[in-house]
Amino acid sequence: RQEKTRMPPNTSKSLGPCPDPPPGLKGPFNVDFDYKRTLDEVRKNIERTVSRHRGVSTYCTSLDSVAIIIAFRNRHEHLKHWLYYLHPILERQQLDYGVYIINQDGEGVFNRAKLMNVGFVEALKEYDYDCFVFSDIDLVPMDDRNLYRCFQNPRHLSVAIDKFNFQLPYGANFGGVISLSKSQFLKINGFSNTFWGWGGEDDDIYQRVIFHGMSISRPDLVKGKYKMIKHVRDLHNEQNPVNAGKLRHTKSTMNKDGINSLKYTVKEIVKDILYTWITVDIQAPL
Ligand code: UD2
Ligand code: MN
Repeated sequence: RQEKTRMPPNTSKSLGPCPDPPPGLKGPFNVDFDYKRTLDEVRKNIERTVSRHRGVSTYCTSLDSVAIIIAFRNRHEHLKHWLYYLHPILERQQLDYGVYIINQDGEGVFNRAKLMNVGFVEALKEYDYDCFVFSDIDLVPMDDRNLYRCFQNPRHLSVAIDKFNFQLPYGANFGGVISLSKSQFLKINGFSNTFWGWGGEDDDIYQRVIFHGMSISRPDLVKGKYKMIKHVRDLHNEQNPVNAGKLRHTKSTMNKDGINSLKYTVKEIVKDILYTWITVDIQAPL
């Protein structure tokens, strides 16, 4: 287990807790995806205070240790934008955080939810996180008061996306960016592993939360603004017509399909200052 806080220069005294809310937040800001970035530019731009992938505030003990998990395959342009915008935001939020890119190996059918489960398990092998943010790679918040933290209930963070005219598309919407504490996530047995292809897995985890007696917490539509990078549906992630029907069975399958039934093989782990990159074989059908 690694140390959780870092001492400021020339001090050995233990640090006080970070103030709540974080004092250095900016509120709303502009987000623009037109500029083409390289990973090296992003690395240089982000003057990390620590020489490892995890951001730890130098002057106080973070209130939360947060793993940010992203299901990924072949979205390198999006990744650069996400890293460019999110690192400074997460630093301003004074989080003790790590970013995990869970890269699906091979050309099989994509499975966002199963990759998220892998991220949860692998992040916990690396550090004692107590909070997990599960995010799409193409969603960047437009206001840093939208805290990448955990709350009394599972939280839906991406409530006001430009693509949906900054409105919640439907009341039970739980896609995009969500946060759950370790215990909230374990209580619902994580995501389902069985949603192959596009759609449904977000509604399934919504139902898991509700069926376990919890509710959804959300920021307001001002702080919860997001910009989504425009894209077409990826290859090997077609909408799966089977998925919608599966939602009728969430209640009877959720306690045996999830973290407790997860099987995968890690192919490669690469640690970068910007993220931990984990390539994984999830036994995807072709
Ligand atoms: C919606 C949801 C998303 C998820 C998805 C259905 C919102 C805002 N987002 O997004 O959370 O529920 O529908 O599965 O409601 N990805 C890759 N490579 C691929 C395919 C997907 O990296 O080849 C990842 C990437 O992080 C992406 C995410 O999976 O952001 C969701 O896929 P999408 O962006 O194609 O789906 P979208 O925008 O309809
Ligand atoms: Mn998307």
